[in-house]
Amino acid sequence: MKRFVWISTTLLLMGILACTFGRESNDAAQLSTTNVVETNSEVSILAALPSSATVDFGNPKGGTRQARHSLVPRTVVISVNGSVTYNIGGRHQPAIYAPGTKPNDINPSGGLVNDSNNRIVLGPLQVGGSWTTPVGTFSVPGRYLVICNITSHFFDEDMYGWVIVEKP
Ligand SMILES: [Cu+2]
Repeated sequence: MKRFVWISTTLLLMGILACTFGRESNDAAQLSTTNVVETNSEVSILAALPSSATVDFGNPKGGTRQARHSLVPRTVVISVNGSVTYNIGGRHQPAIYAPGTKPNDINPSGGLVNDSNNRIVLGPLQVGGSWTTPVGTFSVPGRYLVICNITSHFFDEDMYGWVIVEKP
């Protein structure tokens, strides 16, 4: 009887040990699977950096005056040497300034802003239609300020946005 109890206890202990080790190796397997997934998602984020973006530059159907003079989305992210297409809703004129330029740095010269200091490119003044930034606009990484060159839109309605340019 004593021998039976000893054998039973030994078997029970072996069972507990087997379960414990089994669980540890399962945890290790799950951990490495998680790492692989995280690595893959980092890769896919880098690969997903687009070379172009589209922005609604003003929206005549906006419910408020500010909504009619806004950039949607206000910020886009593209790769170096990419481009942005602005769908012009209403009468507007996009102007793009070098990275580091802030809205407070812009000085108007009348009904049109026309501040050429640090300006990289000035799009056409147009009603409707679309305009795509020319080659060379976003040749270096950084955060580019994009404003509407119509003074009242920029100063009264905060009509500006950003293009963040990153290395792919
Ligand atoms: Cu405008």
